[in-house]
Amino acid sequence: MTSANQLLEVLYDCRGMFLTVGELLARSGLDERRLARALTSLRERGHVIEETPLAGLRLVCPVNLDAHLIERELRTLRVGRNAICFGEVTSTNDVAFDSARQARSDGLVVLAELQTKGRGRLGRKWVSPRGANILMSVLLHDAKGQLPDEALTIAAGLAAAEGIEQVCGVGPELKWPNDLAIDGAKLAGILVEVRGSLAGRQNPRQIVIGIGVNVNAAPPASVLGRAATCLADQLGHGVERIEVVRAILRQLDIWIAEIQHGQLEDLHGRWMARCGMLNQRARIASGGREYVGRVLDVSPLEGLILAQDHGAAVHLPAQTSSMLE
Ligand code: BT5
Repeated sequence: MTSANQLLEVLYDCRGMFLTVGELLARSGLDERRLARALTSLRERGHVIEETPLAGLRLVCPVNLDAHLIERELRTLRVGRNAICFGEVTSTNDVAFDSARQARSDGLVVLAELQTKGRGRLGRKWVSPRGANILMSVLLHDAKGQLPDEALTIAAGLAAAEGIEQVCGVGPELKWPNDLAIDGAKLAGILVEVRGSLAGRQNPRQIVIGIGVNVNAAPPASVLGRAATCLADQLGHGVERIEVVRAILRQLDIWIAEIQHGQLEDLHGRWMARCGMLNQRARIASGGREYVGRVLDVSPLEGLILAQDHGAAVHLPAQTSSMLE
């Protein structure tokens, strides 16, 4: 491990608290010269380290996104063994797809402090101020077609809700197909995109799961045209993004392994337990048509099953469907 990462771990584990130079030397195992270099390197990486002559040094919270802090001891099978953090990108989904030809890119996580062209589904925008929230994408190679995108959309929403609950104690509601909400206000959104094909040797199937979570700031309703919320508003204090990212990645890793092994019952049950839509009336736009009826179920492979007011039950796929408010 580099000296900078050794020091970062010590500072992060005591974040918010001051440590004297003596304590830092003892805890990090560095000598004074390496400590000074490590401090410079961390500051160049964007970390804000406050220093006072009497109290010593401390890492200022919330902490800048940092690949080492995300990867360390994550202990996942597939997701997040490698992470990259950017200051600014167009969309983390684009960067994830662009990284697909790199070695060991399966499970790669791309994060950014700001997206200049963050996107939602069906041509919509994802808006998020710099440095406040989670904007991340997970790249998966799926040459054998073991990961249906319908199931991944459900799994990503569930993983985000579970990760948020583990860290913050707040349990968001899941709204099909891809929203997390608290008291009707949107907290997070999921965008699963697929490129390549199963038949294409030149261009094998790759999937990117994009996850946007409002952690410390929610865009105002005047910008979005609908209510949004963030975790900090729910809790009344700022939230450390890195902890939420790690918890979401761990849960996502579990659900992806289940999907890969064709085990969808647990995913289905856990998702439905967080969704208040069962037996509710819904109006849904899907593939250029509008459907009205009662929600019978959400299938991880076939989408939402709606008992129409007029006509037979229909299966509506997540990729092309939207709830009409
Ligand atoms: C989504 O689309 O909810 C998927 C959002 C995925 C965003 C992530 S961020 C990382 C990755 N990189 C990307 O470029 N995207 C992914 P949809 O269901 O279409 O919802 C979009 C709608 O949500 C917009 O039309 C707005 O009304 C609203 N919206 C936009 N930004 C929001 C925010 N920060 N919080 C709440 N609502 C928002």
